[in-house]
Amino acid sequence: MMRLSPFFALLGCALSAVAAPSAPTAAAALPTSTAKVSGLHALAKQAGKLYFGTATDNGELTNQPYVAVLNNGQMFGQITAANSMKWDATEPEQGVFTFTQGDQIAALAQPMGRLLRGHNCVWHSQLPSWVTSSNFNAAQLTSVIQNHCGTLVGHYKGKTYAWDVVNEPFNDDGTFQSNVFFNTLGQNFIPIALKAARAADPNAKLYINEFNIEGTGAKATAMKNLVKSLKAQGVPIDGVGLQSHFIVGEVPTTLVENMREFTALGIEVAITELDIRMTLPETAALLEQQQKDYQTVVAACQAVPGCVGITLWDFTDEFSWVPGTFPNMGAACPWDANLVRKPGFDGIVAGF
Ligand code: 9MR
Repeated sequence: MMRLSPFFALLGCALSAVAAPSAPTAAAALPTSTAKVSGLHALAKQAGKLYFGTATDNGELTNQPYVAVLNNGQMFGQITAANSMKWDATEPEQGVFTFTQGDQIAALAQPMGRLLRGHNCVWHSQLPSWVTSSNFNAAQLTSVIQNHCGTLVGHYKGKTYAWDVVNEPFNDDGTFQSNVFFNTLGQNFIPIALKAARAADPNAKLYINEFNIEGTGAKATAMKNLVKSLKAQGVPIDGVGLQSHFIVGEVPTTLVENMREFTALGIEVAITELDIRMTLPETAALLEQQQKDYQTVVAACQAVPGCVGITLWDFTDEFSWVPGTFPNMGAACPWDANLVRKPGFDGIVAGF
């Protein structure tokens, strides 16, 4: 092959440098955020809330541009571990506790004085098989729950603002989920876990966290009845987490009414896992609706004094759980996969 003289080689580079990136991608044509603010947590604090935060995961922490946004304390004043404090991560074998990954997430909160939400003690998912397949009787499973919640919450004693002690106990119709905990102990697994958590860290707020209870309906009613019954029995319960995994254009219309009904029971609420997914591909119209939807959710929390804060279930489409679970859906976060702020970011700003 003929060698180009240095001049032609340089010219070739220059031409390809001009030609290649100038081909517009679909994403580049979509609208982005125009808001100029120091950060969402700063705005939340000004608005009287405790925090604006995000979930994050260990595997993401090697991505430097991502970490630069994550570590902006004006942007995120609260952190949740998306996976590394769950049962399979913390007690993979009975009595063998591993906190290395969870500690890495907790360490993101500590030096900056950011709040940590613990997620979670008791959930039927991401549960190691020794819990489900040992045929524990009621007394044995009680002690398994007490040991798990007590050790986990105790390990982070003094470091967590709140714990999702019980995660997703209900079916959408308001009946209890059939799982090893309910099937062995009935509803009692909930007070068992809450009491163990309270004993392990008396200052952590104890939450039950659930999805599809953000608007009024059978599942939200079941949760309200559970809170009433726990309070009547003197079981510690401080809050209900409204996960808030929404779909663009389908945010419930009863967010405020529902949150008021929860807080009237003498507990706080928090939006614990916010994202708003759409059917792909992203379009300008969908992003505009998503902006409105983010604004609606934040404004609803803003309208209810007992809604203490808002957590995104990660902030960038790069690390969203949505595409892995819902085929053809995604683009749920306020930052796109290149860490460019979307109109949804402006919606959050407007909501405060
Ligand atoms: O974000 C989490 C994802 O990485 C895991 O694969 C998934 C497994 O169930 O759990 C995701 O987080 C869930 C959270 O713990 C509870 N509410 C629903 C969240 C999204 O599935």
